[in-house]
Amino acid sequence: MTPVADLVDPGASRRCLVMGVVNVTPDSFSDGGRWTSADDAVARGLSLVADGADLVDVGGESTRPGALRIDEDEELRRVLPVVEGLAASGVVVSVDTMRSRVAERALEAGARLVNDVSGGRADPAMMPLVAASGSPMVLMHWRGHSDRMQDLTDYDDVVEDVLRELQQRVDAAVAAGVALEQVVVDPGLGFSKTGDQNWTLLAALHRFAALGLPVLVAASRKGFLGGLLAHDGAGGTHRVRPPEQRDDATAAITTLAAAAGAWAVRVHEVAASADAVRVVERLEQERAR
Ligand code: PMM
Repeated sequence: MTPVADLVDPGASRRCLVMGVVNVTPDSFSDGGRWTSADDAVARGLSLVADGADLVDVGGESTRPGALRIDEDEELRRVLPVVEGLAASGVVVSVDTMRSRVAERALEAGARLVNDVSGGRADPAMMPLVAASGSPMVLMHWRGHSDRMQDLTDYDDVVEDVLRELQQRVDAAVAAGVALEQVVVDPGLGFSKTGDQNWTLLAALHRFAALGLPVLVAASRKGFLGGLLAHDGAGGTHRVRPPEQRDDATAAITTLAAAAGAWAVRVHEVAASADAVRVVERLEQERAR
C-alpha cells in the first residue's frame, strides 16, 4: 500500500505539490486538442516536469460542462501510451478516469495515483480496484455526469454540503478497503457548482484541510476565473477571459491554496505555480522560526 505521503519524494519537503495536467482529448475546455498524439502528450508531460511539476495527471475523457462520454476502448487508446511513456521516464503519473478498467490498465502501465472525479460514484468497481491495487486515490466532490452536472447546483450551505458529501465518499472508500492514508479529497471546483459557489468553497479551503486528509485544489483555467476576469468590449459586449489567459489568476489561487494547507494544486501551466508553492513554503519556514 502506498500512502499519499510517499507518492512524491517520501520524507522530502512538505510543501504543496504541483500536479501538471495533460488532457489527451480533442475537446477539453482548457487544453483540448493540443496533445492528441501520444508522442506530443508525453513530450508535454516531460516539459511540465521540467517546469517543476511534481506529478502529471493524464486524462482521456473531457469533463467540461455538457460533455458526452466516450467509450472505454477510446479512453484506453488515448491514455495508456501516454501513461506508459511518462512512467518509463520516471514521472509520477496520475490517471484521471472514472472507469475502473482504465484505472487498472493505467496502474499496470505505471500510473501511481487514481484521480476519479466522480469520487468512486460513476463505476462501482472503482473502489474495490483501488483497494486491491494499494494505490492512492483522489476522491472529488461530484454529483453527476457532465451532461447534467450544472443542473445539480442546489445546496443548503455549499461548504457544509460538499464537506458532508465528500466525507460520505471517504467512508465508502474505507468500507471498500481503501486505507485512509491512501485518500486525497477535492472540493471539485466547477463540478455542479455555480461561479459564486466556487468562490465560497475557495474561501473555506481551511475547512477542507481540517478534515485531516490531503486536499487537491483544481481551479486551473476554470470558467469562474474567466467570469471574474471578463471585461466589457466594443459595442457593449461582455468578453469572458479565454482559458489560456487565466494562468496568472490560476497561480494566484495556487498561492492561496498552498497557504491554506492544500496537499497539491492541479494546473495546466506549471512554472508560476511551482514558484508560488516555494514562496509559501519559505514564508512558512520563516513563521515557524
Ligand atoms: N477538473 C477537471 C479534470 N479533472 N480532477 C480533479 N481531481 N479535480 C478537478 O477539479 C478536475 C479534475 C476538469 O478540468 P480540465 O478539463 O481542464 O482538466
